[in-house]
Amino acid sequence: MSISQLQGLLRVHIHRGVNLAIRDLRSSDPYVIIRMGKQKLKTRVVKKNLNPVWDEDLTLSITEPLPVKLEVYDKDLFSADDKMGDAEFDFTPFLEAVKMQFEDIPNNTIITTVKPTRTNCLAEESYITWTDGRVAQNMVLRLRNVECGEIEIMLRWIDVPGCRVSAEASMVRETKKNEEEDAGPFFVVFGEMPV
Ligand SMILES: [Ca+2]
Repeated sequence: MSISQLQGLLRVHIHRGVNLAIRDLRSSDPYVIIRMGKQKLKTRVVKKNLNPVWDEDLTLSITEPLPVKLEVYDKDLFSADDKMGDAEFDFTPFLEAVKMQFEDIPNNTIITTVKPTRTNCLAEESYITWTDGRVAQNMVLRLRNVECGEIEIMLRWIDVPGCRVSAEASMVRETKKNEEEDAGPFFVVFGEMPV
């Protein structure tokens, strides 16, 4: 991968699983794998827990916004790990928000709302917010191909200096500055947009 193709890093915080499927006698030993293109990352195993808290950051290098696939497995010592469902998510709306390069907007402003549909894996509405000086997106993913289970994650973006999103963003910032002079503070204009 050349540096010119790299747009930045997507930090996927794997928060926790809720009501995951039983794959051992009474419980499971779950861990999460995420894949995008050729990249594959995984969390540690939480033993005997159907509501595991991982709180782990998995970081993907982003060259293009491909869908991210997420799989949950039950760790087994003497046989192949059992599947506990899968999901996928699209971070295009998140990346669009990152490219807007907000500044000086109130903490926890909602930038975009992504609704659950028949084709995405969202269990509830997902909010792209400006939180603690950065764009963040919380998602509750309903696992497919399994009887039950949800995974809660949060997306954050990490700029890599000189990479494409940074370059585009600085152009957006210049445009925004010009608009601000004409149209008042940007966040006021934005805050009145329907979500
Ligand atoms: Ca097991």
